Amino acid sequence: DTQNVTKIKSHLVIDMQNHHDIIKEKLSDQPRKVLILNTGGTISMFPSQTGYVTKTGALKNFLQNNPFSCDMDYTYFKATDDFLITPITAFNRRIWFKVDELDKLLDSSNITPDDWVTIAERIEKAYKQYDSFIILHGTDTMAFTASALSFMFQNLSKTVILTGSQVPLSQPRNDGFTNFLNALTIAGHFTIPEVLICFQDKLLRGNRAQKVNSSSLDSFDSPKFTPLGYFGVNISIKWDIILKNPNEENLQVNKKFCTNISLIRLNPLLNHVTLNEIFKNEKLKGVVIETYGAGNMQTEEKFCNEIAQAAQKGIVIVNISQCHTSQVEMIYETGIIFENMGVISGGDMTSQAAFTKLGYLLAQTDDVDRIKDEFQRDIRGELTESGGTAETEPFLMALSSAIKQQHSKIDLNKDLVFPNILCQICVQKKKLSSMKLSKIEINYKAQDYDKRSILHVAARESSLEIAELILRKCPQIVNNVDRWKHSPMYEAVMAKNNQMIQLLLRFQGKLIAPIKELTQLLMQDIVNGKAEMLNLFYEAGERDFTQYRTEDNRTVAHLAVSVGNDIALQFLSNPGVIFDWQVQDK
Ligand code: ASN
Repeated sequence: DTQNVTKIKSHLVIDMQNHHDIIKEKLSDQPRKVLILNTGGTISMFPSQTGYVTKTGALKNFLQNNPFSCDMDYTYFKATDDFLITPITAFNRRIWFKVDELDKLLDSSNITPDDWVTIAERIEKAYKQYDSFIILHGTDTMAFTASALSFMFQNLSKTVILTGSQVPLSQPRNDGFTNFLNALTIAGHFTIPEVLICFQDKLLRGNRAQKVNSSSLDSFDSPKFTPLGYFGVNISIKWDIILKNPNEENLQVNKKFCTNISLIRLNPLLNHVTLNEIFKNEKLKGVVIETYGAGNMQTEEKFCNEIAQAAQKGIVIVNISQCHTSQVEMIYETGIIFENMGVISGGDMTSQAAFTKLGYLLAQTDDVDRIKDEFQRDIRGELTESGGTAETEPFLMALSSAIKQQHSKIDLNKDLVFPNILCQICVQKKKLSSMKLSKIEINYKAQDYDKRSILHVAARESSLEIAELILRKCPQIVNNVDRWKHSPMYEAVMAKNNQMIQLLLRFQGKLIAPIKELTQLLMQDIVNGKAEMLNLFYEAGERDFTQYRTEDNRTVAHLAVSVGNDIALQFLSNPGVIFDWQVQDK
């Protein structure tokens, strides 16, 4: 019944768009075709007197003669054009696959960008005839190749999977065959428009993966991003995080890489002299710095100068964390200083992704600002963009240019819209690239009807990024007070945020509020047995604690003694604190 079939088909196609499912293939009787490209690696190696070596032609032989990968009879009668055909799979299908090989099989330690181009070209050439692609690859540099290919393939709409093994297929006990069959099962049934790594029981996004173990069979992981799927008794795929390829544009293959990139891994022995040697290289265009923890570097002056000068020269310097599972976040002074010098954040990118992305972007253009901008954007699922950046920025840019068309006396953009939007961003704890914002003209002095500035809000909401942007653009507002005579520093103290206090202090921020209120704050804390407020006031630059007295002329020490608050008394005895112990109460 043709009408019914059409109905079912359209229903299934909708389902398929949601889940990239196998239904389309079942309906069309076309077999699904997979190209296997063998590049070498342990999976296709054989023992020799000089250790494991690759052997051309052996892979096809192996797969052809293994009943689990190739149904010989069926292949003999049905296959055309050198295809091999699998037995019927658990999904009730047969997969057609063809084995292709690089002219020279490689131990992947020898891989170069030229090989990436060769691999990409083979796939590009076969792109229309095949549904999916499997690249057999050595494990040592598999994560690099997967990342590189992910950037090379623009508008990818087919599945590309890299796999390999720790023990060669030529050995009776090996992990290669399971890895191969897992990859073939994905490639033969599902459309996942990404470059993937399939290893042991995990399906990983290629540009998030890393080799984490050289002796275990479970040697790949994506420590900063959840696996896209698992191979257990069943195969489970997290469809909701698979990249979508909404635009039906044709595949575009970018084949150029800049190789003038260097890696600097921070360590306490690295000093400005060595840095200078590295940056002397005239050809250097990009540097990946593997920093400490959340993106921190040593702040010694000469060390900083070397980096600042290199960034000024136009070398793109990228900050990624040495930590396995952390990401670069500009929260410490030791990180923020470098951001101000023009060092850009690699967020939670792996170093493999950072290197290949930088190499790819540097080869596209000489426009350093564009490279920096693109680098900090998620272009192939390699980076988790910090909250809101992706949606908010284009909106702000569009709004800005729309309002610019209106000619009114007050500049709506500058005076009303953007100050308010910045406050909202602080409240919602979103992050924006300060580079983008600094291009918009904003009246940072703007105040609301309570005379509160954006800096008051940023300080109260602990929005370090925005507070820093405002302070850099308009340092003179640092001690402006609102309707209640509160300075931004007062807000930072109330938010109990030490980093904000330090930031304001760097810009000469002062703790300003009616003395009665400040006294009340301190006294309340002391009654509660704490000295937190005393400490915060001290951090905020306050030294003289004699001035805080009740109407009965009782000092903080009077109160501390009467409630038995020893830590407050200890604080007041601190040599850095100014306190007159002779004051008498009423
Ligand atoms: N050295 C090998 C390679 O990367 C390691 C492996 O594949 N397990 O080619």
